[in-house]
Amino acid sequence: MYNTMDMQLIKFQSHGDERGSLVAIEHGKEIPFDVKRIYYLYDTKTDVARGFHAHKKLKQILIAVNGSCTIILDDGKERKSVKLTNPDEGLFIDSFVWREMHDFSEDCTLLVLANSHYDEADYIRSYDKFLEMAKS
Ligand code: T46
Repeated sequence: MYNTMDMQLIKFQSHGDERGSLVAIEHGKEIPFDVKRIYYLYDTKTDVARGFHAHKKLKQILIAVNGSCTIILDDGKERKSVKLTNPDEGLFIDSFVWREMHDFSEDCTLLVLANSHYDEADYIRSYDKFLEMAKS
């Protein structure tokens, strides 16, 4: 059976030379969905956590393009923690996974690629409701 907590970290090819590094993400190649929305979190606070919700349908890739942060993933059965520190790796988060973002470094910029437009109705913001829905 497909496990939503599988296949989490995607390694992107980094093209580096004496000038620095470059990562390219192309439609239909590195990402397991069509990207419909891009957003980024910046100016985050080291002692302020974010997220605390799941999505009914949305799939996303999170990339710490600068700095680092820790992502907690929870599918209602299992809880995992992943520290994002490399701009050449992306964390895939499937639908129906509770996520929390903690321990942002002062310089963190978290880039997110999403497979659909913003829709508040897609959010499950109550953990109890999430657990209830995850059971069924
Ligand atoms: C997620 C994590 C990783 C918009 O207007 N459009 C958007 O596309 C997004 C993502 C947010 N917003 C508004 C809604 C709120 O008024 O921006 C405000 C902050 O959003 P939120 O409190 O949901 O931010 P986070 O950091 O808790 O969660 C975000 C995403 O919302 C969420 O989908 O998975 O980043």
